Parts: sequence; structure tokens; C-alpha cells
Amino acid sequence: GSQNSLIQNEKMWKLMQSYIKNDKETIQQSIVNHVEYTLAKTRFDFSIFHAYQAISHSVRDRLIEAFNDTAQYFTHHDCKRVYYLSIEFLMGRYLQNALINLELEDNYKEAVLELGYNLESVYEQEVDPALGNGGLGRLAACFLDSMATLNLPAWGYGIRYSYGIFRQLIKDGYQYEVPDYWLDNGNPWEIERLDVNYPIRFYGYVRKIHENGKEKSIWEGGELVLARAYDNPIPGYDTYNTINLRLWRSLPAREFDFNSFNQGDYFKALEEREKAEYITSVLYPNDSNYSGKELRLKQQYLLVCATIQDVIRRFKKKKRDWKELPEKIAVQLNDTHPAMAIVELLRVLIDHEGIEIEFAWELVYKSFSYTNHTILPEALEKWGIDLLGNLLPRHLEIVYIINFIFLEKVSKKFPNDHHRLSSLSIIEESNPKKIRMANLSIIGSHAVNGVAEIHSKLLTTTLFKDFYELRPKKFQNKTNGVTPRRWIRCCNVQLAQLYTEQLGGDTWVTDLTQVRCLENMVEDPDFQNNWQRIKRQNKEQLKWWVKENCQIDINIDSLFDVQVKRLHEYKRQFMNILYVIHRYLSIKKTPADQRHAKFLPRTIMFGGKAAPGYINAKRIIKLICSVADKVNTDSEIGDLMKIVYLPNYNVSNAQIIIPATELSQHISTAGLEASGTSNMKFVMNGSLIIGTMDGANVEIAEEVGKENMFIFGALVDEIEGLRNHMRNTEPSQYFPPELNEVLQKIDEGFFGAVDELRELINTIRNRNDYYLLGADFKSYLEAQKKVDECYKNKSLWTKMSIRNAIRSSKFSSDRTIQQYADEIWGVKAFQIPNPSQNAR
Ligand code: 73E
Repeated sequence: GSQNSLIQNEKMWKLMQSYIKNDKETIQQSIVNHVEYTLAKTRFDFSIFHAYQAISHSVRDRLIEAFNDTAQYFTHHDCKRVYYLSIEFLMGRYLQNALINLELEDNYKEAVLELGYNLESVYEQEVDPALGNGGLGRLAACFLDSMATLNLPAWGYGIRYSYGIFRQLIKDGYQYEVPDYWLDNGNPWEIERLDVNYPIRFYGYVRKIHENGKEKSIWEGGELVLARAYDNPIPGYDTYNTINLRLWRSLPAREFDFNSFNQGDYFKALEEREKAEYITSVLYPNDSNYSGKELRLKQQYLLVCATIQDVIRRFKKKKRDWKELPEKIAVQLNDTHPAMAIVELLRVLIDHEGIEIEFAWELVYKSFSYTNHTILPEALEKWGIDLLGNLLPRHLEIVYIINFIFLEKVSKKFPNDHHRLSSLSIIEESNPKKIRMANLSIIGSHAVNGVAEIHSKLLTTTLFKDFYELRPKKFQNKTNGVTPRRWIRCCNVQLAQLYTEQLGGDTWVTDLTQVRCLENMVEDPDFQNNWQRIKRQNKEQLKWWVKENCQIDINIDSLFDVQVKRLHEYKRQFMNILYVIHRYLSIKKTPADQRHAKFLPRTIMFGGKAAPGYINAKRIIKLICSVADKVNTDSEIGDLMKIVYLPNYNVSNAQIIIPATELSQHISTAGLEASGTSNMKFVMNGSLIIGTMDGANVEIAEEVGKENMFIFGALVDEIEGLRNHMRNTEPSQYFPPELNEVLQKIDEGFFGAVDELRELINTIRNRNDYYLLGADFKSYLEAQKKVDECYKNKSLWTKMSIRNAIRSSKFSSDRTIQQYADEIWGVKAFQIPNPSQNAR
């Protein structure tokens, strides 16, 4: 009753004064209590792993206070909400990030030390939650951090895979994939919502009935599963706002299939039920590649269907008119993977809420917006109509209706323009016909954006040209960004300290533009020394990591040259290793007594996973490792050159690798890397870039100045011409001699593994050099030469490094998210008061 709840309320306000304190003793007490009561271990003897678990639980308690208050506050203020839908969230470890965002790291460090553990070692106990492949998934994670920090009423929605991206082992130069069952030891960062479960239907049929002279569609039959919510609190920095990443897990539906149970095959019936769990078992490990598997579509629909039910339930909590929907929600689609949400919302509005299709459509497209992340044709999702119509029969009908209405309008504007009509159509008239998810996403959204200027430009001039001509205002750019919390404050503690000292405070962490004020320190010798000292310490740390994980000793005085990213032909790790071979051969040709004068010591590091079925990517790994073997054991080379394959590249080792890097490679064929985001992280940490005019490199050059980078290679407008030339010319005729020599060495079997390495080099030799390694090789050599010249001049290099870092503020995801909020979502900040002041 209401009186009861009033009394309860009174009591609650009093109890809120017992919100956990954060002095050292209270922290220790809460850790030790978790050892005893949560882990049921004795407080007199617990391992570092149990320390990690107990500490995490005590941090979780603090997160939950702010988390609940934030949710209540948003509800109370009835704010317009943002829903960020993504099939991947590559979160990385939580503990350090949570402590830093809650501004509790120092308190915990002290408290934990007295309990016998070093907090940094405790961090190492955490598994790396890797529910994503690469840039797209990590972007979603950075965005959550910025949305929380900017106090936006936002939630992320994704899938709680039981297996994240595989763990990569490198043995004898080959990649092996080990399943990543990351939940082995439980997950203190999530809250299982036993009471939030939604039914999800697959297959079945559509029955038509007639009511008041109108046709109604009822989707029934098929199979039901449940999606259960797992909430992951996301704390902002310098705010108490703590938002939510809600991940769905599939479970068997509660309804019994009495039929199969009654047929007497009890075990068979249970087996069927168990299958439901499989839907959210594993993350598809293909980056920028579409595989067209039914299970993947099931994952996508489960995400979409559960999320739309959740969103609508929240909208309906208050009695209001449907026309308010776009004023209360903004749904952002992270690529086309969750694009069925458009059809799903429409289906619910029409079939369940009885709304007229025209009005329902208006509500839908006003609520949705779509981000495109790639123009690679092999990554564009196109579902066969048989597969889609079988799994989601009603959705296929609705897609046809949307398409019909849309094309009607187009043909009024462009009569008899069949070409245009077929390129705009959601249906690709192939055999079998296919549903183009990108077209659906554009038509169903009020805003479409690319992820860097050059990429957004390419969208409107090539891939989505016809859509652009139809609705130019729909198309926007939102250049990607990365969170300075994880990518400076957490991973480069010393650099963060230097910034805080120089700027007289740490407000730069939420306003990165402040570090631009350090421009006047570039020439300061003390500052330069500090800068070099920090880089050296970070290099030292990486040296130990390499020693431990690769059993290779690297030269701390050598130039640390790094290319870490997913293996893909368009990213051209192949070109990098071909250059490395050239460098090796050049050293060998130089008389021994002149080598040290002519060549600067370099440590060339590669890292990244290949999709398990991507044969050429795996061959590139093999080539790198074969060359590494040869070079690293060549006594004539010594520490002039070492080549390292860093195994299992992931978020937590990126946090060690990036701050230690002096030169990082971002060398994709122009036009193919939509943005890249590690380029931003490297620049923020004082690495120089060797790169092409592609993706966000173009804007980095604008910010830091071309003279502070090593830019090379064909420009996007030159690509088509070069490809034609390549196809019409004998490769050995236009490849530079240096490249021909390198290819010949591989062909001779100089690096072993002749058969597969020949297959690899043939991909560029047979007038088949689609990614134009041959065309860019010469200018790549020249850029590499400039690298060596600059590195010889230590103070010049340091100044360039400083300029890169302090001019990188544009690439904070805070800037990106503010633009999404203002220009696409139309949402405002709502900051909760300090919860300890809530107690009245
Ligand atoms: O350039 C990157 C971009 O920085 C792009 O390749 C990547 O997204 C990053 C963030 O915007 C990306 N990933 C995918 N498409 N583009 C993708 C496609 C299918 C499955 C998984 C990932």
C-alpha cells in the first residue's frame, strides 16, 4: 500500500546515509567482507586471484549505488534516451578503468597494499572481456565511456557471448585458435537480471485474419527462446553518472513443448530446449567480412527483438501518445548488424499496437540512425530471401512493403530511371534474391553517417551516391574518437601525471583540448627530457612483456616500430613485411664494418588475429614469422633488427604496446580503411605515424601537420587509374626493383615454407595486385628512409612526438559523442547529484 511505501521510503532515505564510504579502512573492510561472505574464503589467507575477486566485488558495490541512482534520475526526469545497438562491445578489463573513473584508484592502492597485494598485479588477474573483433567493437566501448562521462541518458545493448574472440597462439609461425570461455571464474562486473526475460520467436508462419474490414497479420508457431538481461554498469569520469550496457543471453523458453514431452522422448525434448543456449554462445570472429550464416541472423534478431521490447516497455511506463516516440528515443545502429530493429519496431507498432503503417513508419525512421563502417564489398550484409523469410517470415513481408512504398516515391521523382530504382531497392534482383541491409538501414533512418571525413565523402560519391542524391541532408560525418580515460589516463599513467602537473589539474581528462596549451613546452629541454624518460619506461615495460610472451630479447635503444590490428589484405601487413625483408637484404649487402653507421637499430613488431577461415591473412602471419626466424637468428644482424609477432593482440596488451611505440603503421590502400582508431591512440601516446592518406589519417595530418608524420602512397582519386594500369601491365615491369628482389627471395625458398608463401606472393604477381602494394612500394621505401633520418636526430623526433600527442585532442570520443548528441540524437545531458548528498 501507499502508506507502507511511504514508511519504506522514509526508512530508505535514512539508510542511504549508509552509502559506502571510501576511506581506507572502509575499503579494506568491504574487501575483506567479500573474501569472507561472497567468496567464502578465510580472511586470514586468500590468494591474489581471490583478492582480485573481492576487490572487484567491493568496487561493484560502489558502482551499483551510482548505477541505481542514475537510472532513477533518468526516469524521474523522463529524458529522451539514446540506445546504442551493437553486435559487439570490446570492453577490455574493467577494474582499473572503474577505479579511475570513480576516482578511487589511490585509495584502493593504499588499502590493497596493506592487505598484502600490489594493485597493479591485481589488475593482471582479470580476464579480458573480448566480445568484439576489432575497431567496430572497441569504438562501441569508447562511446559508452564518453556517453557516461558526458552525462547522457544512454544505454548500450548487445549480446553476452559465452565465448569472445578466440585466443591466438602462434606455434611454428602458424596461428592456432583457442576458445575464449571468459566466464570461467564468474563475472563480478555484471548483474544478472533473473526477472528481465523476453520471448523471442524464430520460424513459424504468418496467419491473416480480418477485423473490421482490415487485414491483420499474426506471426505464430515456430520456436520460442528467452533473452535474459545482464547489466554492466559503466561509470563516467568526474561525474556520478553510471550508465548501463545491457547484454542479452539466450535461454530455453519456459513454455513446455508438451507435445514432444508427451511423446515420451524426455531426453530428446530436453536436448531441443538446450539448443536455445547455443544462440548466444559464440562471437563470429570475422572482422569486416560477411559470412551469411543463419545462426548469425538469429543472434542479430535476438538482440534486436529483446531490445525493442525493452525500449517499448520503458516508453510505455508513462501513459502517452505514440507520436512522442521519436521525442523520447534515439536508436543508433552500429553498422547494419542490428538493422532488423527497424523492421522489428515497425512490426510491433503495426501488428501489436494497431498503428497505421504510414504513421508507424514516420515514428520509426525519425527514431533511427545508422553508422556505416566500411565500403568493402565483402563486408556488406545481404541476406538471401529464403533464409530470412524462413527465419523471420513476417519481417520479410514488411521489408517488401517498405520497399514498395519507398520505390513508389522514388519513381515519382525519377520516372523510368530503372537503373536508379534497382540500385536503391532493398531487394537485390540476383538469383536467389537478397535483402541489402545497408539499403534498409538508410531508408529506415533519418541520419546516416560515415566514421571519418574521407569515408563519409566516399559514401556519398560512390556506395550510397543514389541515396545521397535523393536525400542529401540525411548524410553526415562523425569522425571516430577514442576515450582518453582508457587510452591515456589508464594505459600511460606517467604521461597523465606529466599533463596533470603541467596543466595544474586533471580536467584535461574530460577536456582534451587543454593539452594543446602545452605547445609552448615543445622546445623546453626539461619537458623533452621528461617526455623521453616516459617513453623509455614504457618501452622497458613492453620489453619485459615481449621477453615473457615471445622469449625474444629486444633492444631498448632501437626504434620500436609497430603494426597491430586485425590481419587483412587491405591493411597491407604484407607490404610492411616485404619492406622488412628489403631492409634485411640491404643490411646483409653492406660490409659488416659499415652496417652500424648506415642502419639504425629497429624492432619491428606485428600483432593481430586472422579470421580462422581467411587463408591469405594466415599466410601473411606465416611469412612474418618465417622472416622473424631468419632475421632474429642471423648472428650478422645482432640487435640491428629484431622482428616480433606479438601473440593474441587484445585490449589489455594494446594498453602496454601503444604507449611504448615510437612509430606505428597505418598503411591501408587509400579509400579502404574507413577510419581506423588505433592511429588515434598511438598519436595520443606520442607515436609518429607512417601512413597513407586514408581514413582518419587524413584528419590526423590536418591536426598535427603533415611535417610531423610520414605520409606516402597513392591518393584515393588515383586508385582506379592505378588498378587499370596494374591489370594491363606485367607486374615485374612496374614493380620497383627492390620489390622484385624481395619477391624473388621468397620464391627461391629463402624463408622456407615455399609452397604457401608462393601462393601468397602470387596474389600480387599475377596482375592481381588489388591492394596496390606494387604501386605504393616505392613511396613506402622513401617514407621509411625519412623515418630513419628523423630518428637519428633525437631531439627532432622528440619534438615531433610531443606535437603529435598534444595536437590530437580532436580524436577524443567525447568530441565525437557530443556531435552525435547534438547533430543526430537531439539529447541533452542529465547529471545526477552526488549520491552521498542524496541523504537528507
Ligand atoms: O576503419 C575501421 C573503423 O575505424 C573499420 O574497418 C571498422 O570500424 C572501425 C570503427 O569505425 C569496421 N569493422 C567492421 N566494419 N568496419 C566490421 C564488419 C563486419 C563485422 C565486424 C566488423
